[in-house]
Amino acid sequence: MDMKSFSLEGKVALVTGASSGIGLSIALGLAKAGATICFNDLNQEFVDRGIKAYADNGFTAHGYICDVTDEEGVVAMVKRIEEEVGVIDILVNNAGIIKRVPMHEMDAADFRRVIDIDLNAPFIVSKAVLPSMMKQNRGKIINICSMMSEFGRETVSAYAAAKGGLKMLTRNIASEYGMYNIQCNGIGPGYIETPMTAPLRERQADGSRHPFDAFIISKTPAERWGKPEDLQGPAVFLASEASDFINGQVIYVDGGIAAYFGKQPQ
Ligand code: NAP
Ligand code: GCO
Repeated sequence: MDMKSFSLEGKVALVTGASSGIGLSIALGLAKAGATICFNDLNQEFVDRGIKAYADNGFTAHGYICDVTDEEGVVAMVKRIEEEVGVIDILVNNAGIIKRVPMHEMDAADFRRVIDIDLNAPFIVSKAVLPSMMKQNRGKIINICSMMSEFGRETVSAYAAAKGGLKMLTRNIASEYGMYNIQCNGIGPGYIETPMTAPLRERQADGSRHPFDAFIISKTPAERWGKPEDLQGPAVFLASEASDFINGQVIYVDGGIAAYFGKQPQ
């Protein structure tokens, strides 16, 4: 094996929702491996925030205003990227939201919104990039799944339904497009320190850990929350030729949560 197979030199990557959090970190990892980064966010303020974050790390990224649930807008963004930067070799479907509400209290509109962003949008964006990947007979699609692709928990019914569906969409894209040398895999982050999980880590009035924070520590063999940087290596691997014979898999970057029954009583 030639270690150059891990290089992303000459590749164009689109990472959705990558002006902050996990998307920004994954995109920085892809950039360090040589990829040219394109990303989108919902408005100019967030796109500018992202452009600055990449520049602060020494990279020039291409930012676009696009709501990933808007198919016309996504198609127009992909067309612009292909004209301005080049054909998209690597797609990371990262954009996502969560709403933590007991299911019997959840508005149907909120349930649908989570499904729209976390599941329908990866379909829309993948559909937009597939034709060019098929023409060049190669491509990488990486879907950001979740522990909730495997497990349920209270208050996250919409999110778990979306992320469970995203795992199966990953397997189906792998099945349908493997013949074009297109690999579609998932990354399932464990509990990662980002704005999405900030409410679960807030210190209590007495300075103690949030109960959920302590719970996650007890469910994680690594006894820590993940950092966005923990996801960079797996993302570079799945975006590179080194993983060309891996298809339809979800790699859990979770510090061991999925393997662990939980800390036994001391
Ligand atoms: P985050 O910091 O909230 O990032 C989510 C990003 O998606 C934000 O930049 C957000 O933009 C963008 N976004 C939301 N809706 C969008 C839309 N309709 N169109 C375009 N962009 C949109 O959260 P994160 O923790 O980095 O999560 C990133 C991904 O990882 C999500 O898919 C999440 O489900 C997944 N994940 C997170 C964890 C974790 O523990 N943090 C674990 C497993 C999986 P705005 O900031 O403008 O809203
Ligand atoms: C939650 C958390 C999780 C993480 C992640 C775990 O409320 O349980 O937000 O869903 O974000 O998806 O993999």
